[in-house]
Amino acid sequence: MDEVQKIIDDIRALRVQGAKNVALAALKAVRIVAERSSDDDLRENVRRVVVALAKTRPTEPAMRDALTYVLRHLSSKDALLEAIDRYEDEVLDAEKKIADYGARRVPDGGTIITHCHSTTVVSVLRRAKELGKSFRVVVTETRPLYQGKLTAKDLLAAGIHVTYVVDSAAYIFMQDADLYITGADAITSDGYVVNKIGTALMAVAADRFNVPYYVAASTLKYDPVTAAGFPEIIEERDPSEVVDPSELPGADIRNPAFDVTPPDLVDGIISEIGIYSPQIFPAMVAQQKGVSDLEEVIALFNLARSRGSAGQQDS
Ligand code: RUB
Repeated sequence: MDEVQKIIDDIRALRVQGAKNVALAALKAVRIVAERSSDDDLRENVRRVVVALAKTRPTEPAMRDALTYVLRHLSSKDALLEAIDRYEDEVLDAEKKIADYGARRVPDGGTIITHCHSTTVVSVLRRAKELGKSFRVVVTETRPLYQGKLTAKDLLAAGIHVTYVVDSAAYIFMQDADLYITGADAITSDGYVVNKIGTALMAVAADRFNVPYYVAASTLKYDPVTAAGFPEIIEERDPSEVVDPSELPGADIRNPAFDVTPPDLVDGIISEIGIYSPQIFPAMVAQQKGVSDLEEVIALFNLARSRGSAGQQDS
């Protein structure tokens, strides 16, 4: 199979997962297309792959940010390839800063609870361990696709103590936790946090037991289209990921991939520009990174939502 179509399929099937990895994989696909193109057919080829990528996963502003950035750097093949290098460096640099800031919030000797697989959260916890902190992490398995296993493996490889539990044990384990931390797929203009299904339920439990809830997320997760009135789209995935539908004939099987945690349940967003409450985070992003050209982002957002086979590249 063509390498570019494989990346598109891998993102859609969650063989690549986590918002940052998805954005970087999308850039890799664009890079391959750019390398295969001449200055003459660059625009057309890149636009085609950008649309196919944008359709793969609707709740991914970080990928959308990367793709709008790509569309802004199409003056020549060399300019685009250099721009992609710069963008990748910025993403990695942001992750290092978040790890440094977040590690300071990890309680030495404490218990941390997390959900799903966030590369950003793993970086924070790894950094805290490097700084000599000792702590244990409770990891929920994250049905239906068990991303918690990825988190557990990453943490174990870093020498961090892991307790692995089913999602519905979160209430029990939250009671003894000192910190609840997750990543984010999207943060809206009014401070709502979109992350893996189950995140909000655990935030309610954290609130019940006065456990601080922090979200480790780069500013790329801020979704500018929400400022223009578009609600965040919650991806609904194939019901067969949950159960074989033939086992429950007649049942309405639902598989929303994300849920939305209200800002009053979030103590802070740990980003590369600092740690801020979700209510002021969007303003801080605008102040420090400038206001994005909304029309441009809306155009890509609408393309991603438009009809047509999801994530198929027309040849
Ligand atoms: C992954 C998920 C992660 C965020 C942040 O969902 O919800 O918490 O994407 O990840 P999925 P990161 O498995 O459906 O992609 O911090 O790596 O960007």
